[in-house]
Amino acid sequence: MAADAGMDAVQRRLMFEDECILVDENDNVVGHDTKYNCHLMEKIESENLLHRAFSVFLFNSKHELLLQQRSATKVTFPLVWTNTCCSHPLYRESELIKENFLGVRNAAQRKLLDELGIPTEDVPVDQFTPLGRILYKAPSDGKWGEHELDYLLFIVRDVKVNPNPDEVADIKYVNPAQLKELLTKADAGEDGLKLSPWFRLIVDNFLFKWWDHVEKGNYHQVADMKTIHKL
Ligand code: DMA
Ligand code: MN
Repeated sequence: MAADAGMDAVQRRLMFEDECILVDENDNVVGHDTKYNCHLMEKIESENLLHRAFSVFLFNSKHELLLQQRSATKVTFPLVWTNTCCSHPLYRESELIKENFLGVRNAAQRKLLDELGIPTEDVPVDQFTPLGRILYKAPSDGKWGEHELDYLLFIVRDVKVNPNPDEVADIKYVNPAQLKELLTKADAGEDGLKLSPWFRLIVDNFLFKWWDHVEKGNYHQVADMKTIHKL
C-alpha cells in the first residue's frame, strides 16, 4: 500500500500477522481483526472497533518501576516513554483463556520476552496480578491510534533485561519521585520528552496510589476486576 511505504518492515509484518481480539464495552469477545485494522483511526471511528490490550507494570525488589521508550520504528506512538510493556492478547486459544485472566497473562509473558528480552522463567504467569481494566481512545497521528480495553497487570520481580531494538529505544527504572520529575518535564515539553497517552491516564488515575501498596506489599488487595473504568 503506497500510503504505508515508509512503514518499518518488522512493524509492518506484525501489523498483518497479529490478530487482535475485538470486544464490546463489557469486554465480551465479539470477533477479531488484524492489528493493522484495529489501529486505523478511520476504521475505529466508522466500525467502532474496540480491541483487548494489556499494560504491564514491572517493579524490581526496590519497588522501582521499569519504563521503556518505544522505538522510532513503532507505527503508533514512536519514541514516547511508557510503562514496562504494552501489547495485545492475540486471537489464539492460549491468549483467549478467561479463567484467572490466563490469556492476558500468557500474552504479557510472551511480549516481555519479545520486547525486553526478559526470560520467561523470570516472569511466571502466576506472578502477574491484574489490578483493573480501563477503556480509552487515543489518536497517535492523523491516521493511527488506539481504542482499547486495557488490562493493567502488576508484577514485582528482579529480572534480566535485554531490550529488542525493533521495539525499544531505551529503558530505565524510576522511583515515584523520579517519575514525578519526568511528568513535570513532559508537561513543560522539556528535552522533547513525551509520555504515552495510556500511561498518562493510568498515572493520573491509579498509579501512585497502587505504588504505595506495592511498597507496603499489599497491592493484591486493591484489585478490582469487576469495574471497567472509562477514561
Ligand atoms: C498496545 O501496545 C497496547 C497498549 C496498552 C497501548 P503496542 O502498540 O506497544 O503494541 P505492540 O507492542 O504489539 O506493537
Ligand atoms: Mn492497541
